This record gives sequence, C-alpha cells and structure tokens, in this order.
Amino acid sequence: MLKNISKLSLFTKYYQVADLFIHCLDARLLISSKITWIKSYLKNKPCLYVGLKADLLTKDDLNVVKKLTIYPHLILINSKNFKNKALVLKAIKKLLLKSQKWNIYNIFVFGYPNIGKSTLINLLTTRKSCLTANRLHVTKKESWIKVNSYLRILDTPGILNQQIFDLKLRYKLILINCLKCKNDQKKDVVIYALNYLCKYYYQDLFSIFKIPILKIEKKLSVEYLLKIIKKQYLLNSNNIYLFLYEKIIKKHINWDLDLIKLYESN
Ligand SMILES: Nc1nc2c(ncn2[C@@H]2O[C@H](COP(=O)(O)OP(=O)(O)OP(=O)(O)O)[C@@H](O)[C@H]2O)c(=O)[nH]1
Ligand SMILES: [Mg+2]
Repeated sequence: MLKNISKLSLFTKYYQVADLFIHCLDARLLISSKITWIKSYLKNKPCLYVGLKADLLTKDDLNVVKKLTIYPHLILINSKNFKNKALVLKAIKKLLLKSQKWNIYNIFVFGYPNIGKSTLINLLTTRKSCLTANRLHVTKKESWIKVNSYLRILDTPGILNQQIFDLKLRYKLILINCLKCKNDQKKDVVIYALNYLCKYYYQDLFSIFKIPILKIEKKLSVEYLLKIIKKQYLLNSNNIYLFLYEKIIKKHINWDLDLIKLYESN
C-alpha cells in the first residue's frame, strides 16, 4: 500500500508540468486495463489512450476492438514495430496543439506494470532509452527522456493497486502478465481461461491444445476439455493445471479478454 502511495505522489509531483498524459492499455484488455480510479488525478489535462500489443490480437478481434468508442482519443499499436512511431507522434501532436505552448512539452506515461510503457518510449526515441523486459516492475523510478527538440516524456513505474477484489479483473490482469499469479491461484486462472475459450473462442481450441477436431463436441464443457487434454498430454489431476498455465495458456493470450463485441452491442 505504501508503494502505491509513493507512485501516486508522482501525479501530484508532475501534474503541473505535464501537458499530456498517456494512459497505456493492453489491446487485449482495452476496458479492464484502464486504471479507473486515477481519473481524479488527471483532472482536466488531455489524455491519449494507447492500446499496446495490438499485434498479439487475432485479426478479427483487432477489427472489433478498433471500433471501441468509449475513449475520446485511442490508438492501437505494436510498439515493437518502429513504423508506428509516426502514428503515435501524430496523435500526440493533435492533442498538444490545443495547449498553444511554444517551448518543450512534457508527457507523463503511466499504466499497469509490464503493460509496455517503456517500450512505447523507446519507439518514440527510436533507441533503447529505457530498460524493458517481460516481467513486472522493470522500471523502478521515474525518469525524463528527451524525444526531440520539443518533447520530453516521463517513464514511470507500473501502477498497481494491490487491492483488486474483483476476481475476474484479477484473472484477466494475470493472463496478460500485469499481475503476479500465486501458485495456489493458477488452477482458478486456468479454469477461468478455459471457460472463456469454450464459450467464446471455441474454434481456437483445436490449434491451442493440438486436439484433433474429431474429439471436440459441439457443446464443449471445461470438464470434457480437461479430460481430452489429460489424455493428449499424458497428465494427471495433480499436474494438469500447472502444465496448462505455464506451457499453454500464458503463451496464447491473443483474444479480446473484455469481449468488446458484446460490450458495444449492449
Ligand atoms: N508483442 C508486443 N510486445 C510488447 C509491446 N509493447 C511492449 N511489449 C513487450 O512487453 C514487455 C513489457 O514491456 P515494458 O516496456 O518493459 O513494460 P513496462 O510497462 O515499462 O513495465 P514496468 O516498467 O515493469 O512497469 C516487454 O517484453 C516488451 O517487449 C507490443 O506492442 N507488442
Ligand atoms: Mg518500464
């Protein structure tokens, strides 16, 4: 909790100098990776929402999430592809033009841990200005990075409210690697993911689990799926969940976990 308070104090410390906030989201979790309680810290400053890791989504899902209308300013990118630099700069300029300032603009980047904040900054500077890695809390302290003659950007440590009581949100954040999963939670996360797949991404099961199509029933239950997987991979009830968590599920998170097509139609 103390850690959170110190991270939030960054907002108080830099609010005055920030001309723009960039809220980093995960394209696979465009709604739930928004840190809602931070709104009051942004007050009336402009905010650009950047949905990162868009390359991990399937083509169909990407087309669906592109249509999301809840964010006034949203772009979806793969920040490991330098071709996207111009797109981000264009979106930044569009929002900054309104502030009519003539010297250096300051941008404050924030989001959940491991969401891709530092990678986005490296995209903008076209060099390895910040340390990045696929694990939590790589950036330990805030630092200003010069992008060009008129932009500087503040890289910040991931913000995480440890008190996530909503289990669904907890599982979703674990699946996209923004939250650590305790060993005793892995079974629940696997069951959550399998239920989700059976319900909404039924066709993907063949390729993910390398299950022959003939073995899949029309109406697939998680119990039946587990039975097939056990046979397929020669697993027993003790090791199946750990196996699925480490070897399969964590490697295949390329679905829209917020099911935006349903959200938008409601
Ligand atoms: N495929 C893909 N991977 C990405 C993208 N953006 C970031 N990553 C990967 O995501 C992982 C985390 O990236 P970081 O930039 O270190 O994340 P961060 O938000 O700065 O993390 P902390 O500093 O720990 O809070 C790294 O392995 C990146 O290579 C993207 O657009 N597409
Ligand atoms: Mg970082």
